[in-house]
Amino acid sequence: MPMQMCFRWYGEGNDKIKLSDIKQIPGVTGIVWALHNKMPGEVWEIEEINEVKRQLDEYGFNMDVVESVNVHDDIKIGLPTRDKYIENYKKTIRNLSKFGVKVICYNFMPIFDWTRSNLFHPVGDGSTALFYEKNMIQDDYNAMARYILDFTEKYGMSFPGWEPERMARLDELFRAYEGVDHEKLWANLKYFLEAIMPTCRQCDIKMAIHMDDPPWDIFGLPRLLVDEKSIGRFLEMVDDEYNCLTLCSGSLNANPENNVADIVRKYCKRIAFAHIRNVKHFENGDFSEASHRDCDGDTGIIEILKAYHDGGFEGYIRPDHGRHLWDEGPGNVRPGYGLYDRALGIMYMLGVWDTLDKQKEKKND
Ligand code: CS2
Ligand code: MN
Repeated sequence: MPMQMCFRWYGEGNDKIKLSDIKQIPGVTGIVWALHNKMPGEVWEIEEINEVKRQLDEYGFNMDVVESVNVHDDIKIGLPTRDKYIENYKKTIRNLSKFGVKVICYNFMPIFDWTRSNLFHPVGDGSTALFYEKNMIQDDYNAMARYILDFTEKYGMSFPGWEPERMARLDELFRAYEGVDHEKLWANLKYFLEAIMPTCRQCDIKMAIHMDDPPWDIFGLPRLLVDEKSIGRFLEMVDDEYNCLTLCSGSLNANPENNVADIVRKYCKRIAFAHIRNVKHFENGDFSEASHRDCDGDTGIIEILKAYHDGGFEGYIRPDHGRHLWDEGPGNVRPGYGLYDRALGIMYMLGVWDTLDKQKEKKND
């Protein structure tokens, strides 16, 4: 079985991109989906999942990968109430298994998901991309959150992990995380995973943790999945074939010290889901996201794909953030999740992959 190409879609009425458009991108077999109206901790009900299945079936897409079932803050903080939310999580896993879901992508970042200072930064060719200005993300978490929320309010969209209900209680959340240092957070992650692993095994669903984005502490909040060493620690901590990775090339390579291809070679067997994103670094520590073409960024896309190919990768893969092209701009596109650049990214990835396949065939002749 070869690797399986997917495309992330935010759902009917929540994404301007149509499934019929995605259908025209070569090679895409699955939709990476979620119930984006669910708060962390809520159970995903059968009827709700079934509705998405119905939509995807119409186009022959599978629903094998969910991104994300978000983890409730009480689990990350380690409050006594976590057990209730873990039970809900297990229930969701069981419900998802009835639809053949194989992989759940999630993250264990305190409070914020991916963080950027500019959602539409000019790339220089007329397109725009997500941008991280180091100086802007220092102490004032309220200002950063305001920037993101002003955007989502203005354009009537919400981002996963940036639920307005949670963001409205930001100071309270920061207080709740006081005392949750790296070691405490590791312990809480272990507790969570050990509690759900038996359910994952029964249901044949892999948990695939997403790398922290960016891969360093922000606003004094600890982040765990940041480099090769921490990934090793994570996999050993719960050494179970259902405890896997969503290896996000762009998240890791936001730190230029991280050689993503090496990390793929080392942990390929435990990567259930690959995110391919290219990042361009600036000397002052800022970075911009870039097209998937190898030479447009510094992440080493070709070497990474080669590492997956050499490792016999048969998991799920998708283009991660792309630029916003042509008529895409604020108001008509989800930042990072336009149609065109991700479609171009897929063709690039498949071009590299098919070439590697052909080379291998020749060698085996
Ligand atoms: C995604 C992440 O858009 C992105 O950067 O790769 O937001 C990812 O969906 C979550 O961290 C997974 O929980
Ligand atoms: Mn990613």
